[in-house]
Amino acid sequence: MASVIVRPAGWIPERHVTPESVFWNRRRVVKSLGLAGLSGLVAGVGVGRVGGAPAPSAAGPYAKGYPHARAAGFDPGWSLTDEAVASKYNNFYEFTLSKDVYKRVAKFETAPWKLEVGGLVESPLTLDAAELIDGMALEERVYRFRCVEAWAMIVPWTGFPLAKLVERVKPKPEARFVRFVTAAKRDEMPGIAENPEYPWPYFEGLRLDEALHPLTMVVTGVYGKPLPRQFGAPIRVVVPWKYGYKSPKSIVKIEFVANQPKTFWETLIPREYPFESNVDPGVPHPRWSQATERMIDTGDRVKTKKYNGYAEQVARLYPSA
Ligand SMILES: Nc1nc2c(c(=O)[nH]1)N[C@H]1C(S)=C(S)[C@@H](COP(=O)(O)O)O[C@H]1N2
Ligand SMILES: [Mo]
Repeated sequence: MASVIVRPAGWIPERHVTPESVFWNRRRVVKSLGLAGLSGLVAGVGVGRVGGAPAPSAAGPYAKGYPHARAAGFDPGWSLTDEAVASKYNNFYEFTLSKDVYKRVAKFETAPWKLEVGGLVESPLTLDAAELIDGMALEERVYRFRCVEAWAMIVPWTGFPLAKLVERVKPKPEARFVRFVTAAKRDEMPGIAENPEYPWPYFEGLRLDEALHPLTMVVTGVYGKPLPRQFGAPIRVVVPWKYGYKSPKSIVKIEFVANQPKTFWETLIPREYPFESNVDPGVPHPRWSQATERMIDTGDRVKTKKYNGYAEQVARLYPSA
């Protein structure tokens, strides 16, 4: 923490400053050259796909029942982001500040996985992630996902509404916020030791009404399989109308609290990453525009929508916005 405080105001990790389009185009060229070479050996396999085959899933105890049926109302007919690209373009700073998280996750053990749900609740829970997941009805939902760095993807997540878990633990009336704490397994996550100035573990938070909103999802799978490690196995949260950093990965603790909790990014740079952080094309990041976003597979530039396109469902939560 001390080293964070002495950084000049506005300090930011290098990757958040790198113009993503430049970074991506360089990767794409390298990858397609690699694929061209490979296709000469393995006749035709993967030709024309950017990024090659998707990384294998962390299956094990989480593999039951896949693929789960897509939920009615969550199949909007958008074309999905290419799985191979999305699996190799992740933010997960516990492993690396660059996007090739998938190369560094081999040692990450995601089973068994102890999860605690507690704080201001009537019925706290401590259980294994597999036990929780087995007890829930899973469904697939296609969501847009928008990172604050102005890239975006369209992903079929598998999971269940966070509200279902909240019901189980019964928050007390004083509980007004939910705090998420994620894993900090130093021996398995090389980015933690490499970046000691960050306030590990990664932590996030939501208002209770945001946590209870039917779009807020506990995610346990993606692309019809249990979550690969780089996506935040075995259990994460996805809040589709907020910037991506509000969707914590590899969660170990969910805590109900009375006061607005601090978050990882807010602790680092409060002016740039405030608690609410709803997607809004009209509010530029202090150092770049949020008016458009780049689809990570096609490179297409599309206009960013308020609440990431979910205004109809969520605007009621923010009457003064
Ligand atoms: N534990 C943890 N969760 C995290 C992050 C992280 O670094 N650590 N990065 C966040 C950010 S900035 C984004 S954009 C999304 C990326 O999710 P994805 O890699 O599944 O696309 O995860 C979020 N959740
Ligand atoms: Mo992000």
